[in-house]
Amino acid sequence: MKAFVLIAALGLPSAAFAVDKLSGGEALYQKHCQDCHGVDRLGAMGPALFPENLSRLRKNKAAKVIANGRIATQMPSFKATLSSQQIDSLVDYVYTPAKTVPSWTIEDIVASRIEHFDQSKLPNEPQFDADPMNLFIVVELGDHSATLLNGDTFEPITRFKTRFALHGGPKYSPDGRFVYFASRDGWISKYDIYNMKTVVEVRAGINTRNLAISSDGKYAIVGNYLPHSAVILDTTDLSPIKLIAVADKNGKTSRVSAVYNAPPRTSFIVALKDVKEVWEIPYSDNGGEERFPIKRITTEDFLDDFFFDPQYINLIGASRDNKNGQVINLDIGKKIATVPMNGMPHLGSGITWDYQGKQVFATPDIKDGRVTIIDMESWKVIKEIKTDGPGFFMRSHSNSPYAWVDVFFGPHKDRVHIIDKATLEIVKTITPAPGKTAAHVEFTKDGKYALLSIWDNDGAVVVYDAMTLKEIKRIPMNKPSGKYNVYNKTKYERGTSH
Ligand code: DHE
Repeated sequence: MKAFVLIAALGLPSAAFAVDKLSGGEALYQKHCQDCHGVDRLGAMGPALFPENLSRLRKNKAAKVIANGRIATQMPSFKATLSSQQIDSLVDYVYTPAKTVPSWTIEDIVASRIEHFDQSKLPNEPQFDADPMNLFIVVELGDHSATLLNGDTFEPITRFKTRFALHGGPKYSPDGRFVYFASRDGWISKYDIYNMKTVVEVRAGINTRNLAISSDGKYAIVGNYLPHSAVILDTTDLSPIKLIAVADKNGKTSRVSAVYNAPPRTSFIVALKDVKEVWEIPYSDNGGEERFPIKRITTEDFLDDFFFDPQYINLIGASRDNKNGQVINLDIGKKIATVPMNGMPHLGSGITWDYQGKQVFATPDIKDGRVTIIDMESWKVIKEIKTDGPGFFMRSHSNSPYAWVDVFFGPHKDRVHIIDKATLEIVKTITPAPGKTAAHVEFTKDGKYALLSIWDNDGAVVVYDAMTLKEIKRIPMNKPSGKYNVYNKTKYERGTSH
């Protein structure tokens, strides 16, 4: 750093400056970025800047963001202040791993808490006229907002700002009054739907995967990549109850891939990325000494993407680089079957339905154009349906004869296939907005309408009659990603993700 200051003071050309590029980046960071992105890159008003947080942004794009700013955020343009070498040097610095894994202690979590409203003073009834169980939250990634949508009239009720870069499905309280969001930067926000207000927020990690809510609505669990931790929060005020440093039985630490609620088991399930274990954490107050004890299940492989059967007895897990799925029986804590799967199934988006008297499970594939259908008794693949490209999300509803799957990647990203659940054939392929990604479907409470995102800044949510497959309405939105129906989510409807 000293070398840089000296070189800058002497006004030496940039080649000389390059000799200490990294420390130059650090100095530039402290001067221009630290106020918003935090001391030691931990994040503040702006997101944390570590390679883990930036893994979805290419270096050349990061340089463009620094030069031009980022629309719909407070990130300004630095092209008038910094030379392109200085921008490159900053990019190098933020893509350099921290010297030690950054810590985020329970004290940090407590200190981060922001109470926006005193919940006890807010009315207990919806302050709008709509069926509270047939509402949708639509996440709009384009300008980091969300829309509360009436699921009967398809009219937006309100639109509000969210934290930067939400990921994973927001989760509802069991009565549907509150919705909890997780951002990739670790912020957990509790939004009171009835009063249309964000009531409290807390930062539970530096780089977070997702959150899950217990069936009694009392607890939230948050899974983090950075630090290697899982955090249990009291949902009343988002105060932390327990911080679990994640490590296997030999002490090897691990990132958390994702956390899930398993309603019939009254427990959380924790998927671990770097160690061969899956955890079950019971949350019911059973009078035992330890609250939230960890039950470890040893696995044969690293498993980071899961699907659960509707009874939550078995989970199907796959690692991102292995072709086979493993079926693990949670009651006995052992693998009971291997499912031969090609490509890269996106198990988290899997859904189930009944087919010829059997329960089947269907998953899209994020590498190849196929949907795999698996018999959940024999764990055999009964069909692979060829699609127009790799897909990300799949959806249906118990009242609908169809399952919808997008073609998220490749030249046909603007297409969505509709599969007949009785014949396992594609019966229709739609292109709602040629050239623009069409993805993620969610049904209304009664399954009569399907809502689809045009995943673009100049995008929309398109409403279809789920029987005739005809378009009913187009609601303009800014890069809508997922949409979540209160009833389907809180009742764990089979056709939706959990
Ligand atoms: Fe997701 C859910 C993992 C990239 C949008 N994603 C999930 C879940 C997991 C997961 C484990 C289920 C958690 C939940 O809902 O609580 N996602 C991953 C990845 O590992 C991956 C491939 C790489 C990564 O960087 O995380 C990944 N996901 C993406 C995207 O690029 C998407 C398309 C855009 C974005 O927002 O980042 C994306 N993921 C989503 C959405 C859900 C989701 C919209 C919720 C789906 C639902 O319907 O419930």
